[in-house]
Amino acid sequence: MKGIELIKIPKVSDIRGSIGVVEKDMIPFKINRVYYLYDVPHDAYRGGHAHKNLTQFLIALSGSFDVHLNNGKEKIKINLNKPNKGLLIKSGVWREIDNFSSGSVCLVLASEVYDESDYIRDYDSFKLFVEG
Ligand code: T46
Repeated sequence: MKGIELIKIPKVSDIRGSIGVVEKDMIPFKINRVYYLYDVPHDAYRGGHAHKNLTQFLIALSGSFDVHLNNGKEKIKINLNKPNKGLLIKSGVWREIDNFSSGSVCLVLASEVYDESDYIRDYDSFKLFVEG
């Protein structure tokens, strides 16, 4: 779907466990913020918005959750469930996140610092944004 991409994250494994590595050339933006969702109840609903400029890269560091994506033309649901697979979400994509497994952690690498004015939290405004 336009506006999203699943990107494989290389891992280095041995009998001591694994290391996942995200280096700057693997994602198409400079990281200006890192945040993470944790202690999320199973029945929580997060997202429910799009961004005007922000591009983000989501990784299920632990556990799993569903990301429902909508670029105004197409919709897709992606279950993120492995720390060696990241989801790139560009601007102009509506996202909703639910079905969090117990103890799940969602790491987010973001292209911009937090800015509430970058959010489109109203679905009708989102439709106008992507059509316009
Ligand atoms: C997305 C998912 C995965 C901050 O103060 N700083 C921050 O960097 C963030 C992300 C949030 N906040 C405050 C703003 C709100 O008062 O935390 C509250 C909840 O934020 P938000 O509505 O952004 O939370 P989510 O989990 O619904 O969505 C966030 C991202 O915004 C979103 O783009 O993909 O995490």
